[in-house]
Amino acid sequence: MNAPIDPKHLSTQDIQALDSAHFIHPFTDHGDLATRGARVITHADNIYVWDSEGNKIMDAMSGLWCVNVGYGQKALADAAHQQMMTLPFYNSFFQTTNVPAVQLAAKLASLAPTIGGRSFEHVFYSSSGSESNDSNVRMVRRYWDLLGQPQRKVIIGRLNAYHGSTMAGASLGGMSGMHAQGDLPIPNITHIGQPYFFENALPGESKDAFGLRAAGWLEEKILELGADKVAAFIAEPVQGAGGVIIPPDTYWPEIQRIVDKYGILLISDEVICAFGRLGHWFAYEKFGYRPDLITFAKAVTSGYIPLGGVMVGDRVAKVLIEQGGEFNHGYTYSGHPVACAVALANIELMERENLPGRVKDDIGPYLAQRFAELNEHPLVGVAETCGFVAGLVLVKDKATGASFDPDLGVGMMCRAHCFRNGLIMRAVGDRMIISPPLVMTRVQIDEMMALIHTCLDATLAQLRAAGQHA
Ligand code: PXG
Repeated sequence: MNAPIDPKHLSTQDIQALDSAHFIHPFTDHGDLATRGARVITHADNIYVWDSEGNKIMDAMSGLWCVNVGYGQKALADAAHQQMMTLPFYNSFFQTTNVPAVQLAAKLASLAPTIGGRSFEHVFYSSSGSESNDSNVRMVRRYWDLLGQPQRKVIIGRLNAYHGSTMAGASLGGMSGMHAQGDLPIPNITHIGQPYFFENALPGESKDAFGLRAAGWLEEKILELGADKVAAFIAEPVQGAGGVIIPPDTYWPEIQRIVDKYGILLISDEVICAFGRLGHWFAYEKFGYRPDLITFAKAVTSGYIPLGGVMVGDRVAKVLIEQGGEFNHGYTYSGHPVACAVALANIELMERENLPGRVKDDIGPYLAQRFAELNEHPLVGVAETCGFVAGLVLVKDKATGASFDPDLGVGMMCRAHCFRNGLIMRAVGDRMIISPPLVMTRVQIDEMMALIHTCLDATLAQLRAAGQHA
């Protein structure tokens, strides 16, 4: 057996060499990675992470949209330790259950508000957002089969949406790069356009008018397919990985009208937007729509341990439970006791610190106010927030909104300046986005805004030196 690797005795170069030799990373060009070496993150506390070279970096992305309570929360570690010593695992397949899974299901049901008579009393567990969306496809198809409408198979998603990376997750999502690999999407999944005002509005079109028009693409698609063929519509409340695309106020009410009119199921993929991110436990509450299924993952445990699932609304649960018999679907780790115990500790902490309320009434509005100042910056086309996510678009010409040549990689250029200055900000094309931990203070927001200004200035200086900006 090999000796265990003690990171204290390995140099950054040693770790990078082992990394290159053995670790296939998600969404990574390994030829490119080998030339520069991966950044090695060694530890973290509160809203900061440290790399193996001793650099302290403010993590304005909460890991990957998930560490909502910040790093170093002992209550979550204690919950995991205690549960591991009590019952580290048992399955929930063969008419067995475990205490944390039951308690968490009841807790989640109590946190999901009833809107328009639709309530959420049931939870199906997985270990990730991708798996949860696969479960959604299985549940939606089973639902319509049980109702004697097996021809209702098509699920409509949106271009540039992200719903995960399994075959079904990547198919439901609308990322062209993912569809280009592996014969995706799988059959009976199709897409409509995204409600991205900055890019897709017509000249002179108001935000409200654009929101209605973008929602109307759903009705057009339903009519094109035939309403009796459509099973469900899936969407993120605010598109995350697509670049923090915040829909106009008119969008969601019109989507609700359309799904109601044609009787199709609505799946709210809240893998990013739930658990306080938009100032509510679940994001549908913010926008006032009524989903039938809600995908969750990430911040249910603040990313401390993998857990995902689906909140199953009564309309679907009733049919599956009362008419369905055995549902031939599930995962080894459905209802994992340790993951559920950590989720319970995480939710308790969020309740104690009132994190959703903080985002709604305190740090969310403060971030909105500070982030809006970026609209004055010569590189910024528009800067917007929603709860505790924010995005801005880098433009070549502020007056016309003209974009840069994509080959210039201006977003990546800006991201490099962020890392160099001790800030993690994500680039999606030329959109720069953040999703900071919900424990961030106003002072830390000020610190982050100062860093963002510095990085935008550095990017602008580099572009000007290259003759790419006036
Ligand atoms: N739905 C949504 C809305 C997501 O954001 C998933 C499903 C899939 O979850 P899992 O746990 O299977 O990864 C996600 C995940 C990015 C990025 O680059 C975003 C995600 C994952 C990886 C990268 O912003 N979101």
